[in-house]
Amino acid sequence: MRLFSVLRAPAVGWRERFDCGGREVARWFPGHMAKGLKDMKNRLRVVDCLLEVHDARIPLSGRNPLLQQALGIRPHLLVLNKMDLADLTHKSRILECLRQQGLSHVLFTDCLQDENIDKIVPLITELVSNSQRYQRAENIESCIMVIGVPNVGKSSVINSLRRLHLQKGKASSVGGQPGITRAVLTRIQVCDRPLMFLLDTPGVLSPQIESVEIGLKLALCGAIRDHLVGEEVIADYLLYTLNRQQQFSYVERYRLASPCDDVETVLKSIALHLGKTRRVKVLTGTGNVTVTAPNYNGAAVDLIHSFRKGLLGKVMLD
Ligand SMILES: Nc1nc2c(ncn2[C@@H]2O[C@H](COP(=O)(O)OP(=O)(O)OP(=O)(O)O)[C@@H](O)[C@H]2O)c(=O)[nH]1
Ligand SMILES: [Mg+2]
Repeated sequence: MRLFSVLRAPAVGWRERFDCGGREVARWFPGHMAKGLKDMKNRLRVVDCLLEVHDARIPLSGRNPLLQQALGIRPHLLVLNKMDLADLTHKSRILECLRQQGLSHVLFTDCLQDENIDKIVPLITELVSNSQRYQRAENIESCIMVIGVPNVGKSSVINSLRRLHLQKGKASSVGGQPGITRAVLTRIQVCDRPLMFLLDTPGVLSPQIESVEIGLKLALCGAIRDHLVGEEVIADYLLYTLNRQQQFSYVERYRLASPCDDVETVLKSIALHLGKTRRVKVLTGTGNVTVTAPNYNGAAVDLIHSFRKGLLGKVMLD
């Protein structure tokens, strides 16, 4: 889905398509995720509602359809987290697209500022009380399974809820890398009244990521480990996105002369600006000489991290 290109006039002079160069998505899929999904299915018996967390910068792509297929017999709330990093100019259009896909319960959240976190428990309570609750109608407490692809903030949502409703500290580990939560954990209480428990789960990617471009969006959001895709490829996709959206804050941040669509040129300038260089041996006709070369990978990592911290402005990747 290309929400951005449908809604905005194309930026003139920048790449109109990203050349995926024959890359394969299958290579990026970590096999161990099938186990996570199996464990989740086994716990479904005690679950009243699914709380799916996804990245607000890719609201229309990259969700794992298997999670819905395997677990989707429960009521479902979609939380689009990291709204602080997303350009939500066309929020109502996004909500409309999701409604057309049958997703009518959607919240945008920011776990760092606890924004909209207070809306989660009332909405879940309503969804659960309007549902059949299967064989659990006699239970006064509700149990919610938190699902989603890696690194979207599933554990952070649980911690925010606990902070807000119970004034308690972190119960689930959080981290900037995908794969922080490794197994389906024990129930974590997030609220007293109503009594509500959440089950944290490991992030599970779809084994069939629809396209290389969707894979790159997931990688940019940190759902796939950087080295599996390649830092310089991710940086190139980021540059392509920033230029198309005329989001040129990277120029000032790295003191570049002007915006540029060529990743090699940009990474070279960033490396020189940051002093990220390395010594490499070059074979010449008269013997080996050691020269100083820009560290392209180091520059790419810095660019990607700046983006993930929100230092390059808000974007919409769909
Ligand atoms: N900017 C921003 N960062 C967030 C937000 N929520 C979580 N994060 C950060 O995103 C990263 C991943 O958060 P986690 O809660 O570990 O994500 P997860 O989905 O549980 O990840 P896995 O367990 O690896 O699947 C951490 O660095 C968090 O601090 C948010 O709303 N905004
Ligand atoms: Mg986690």
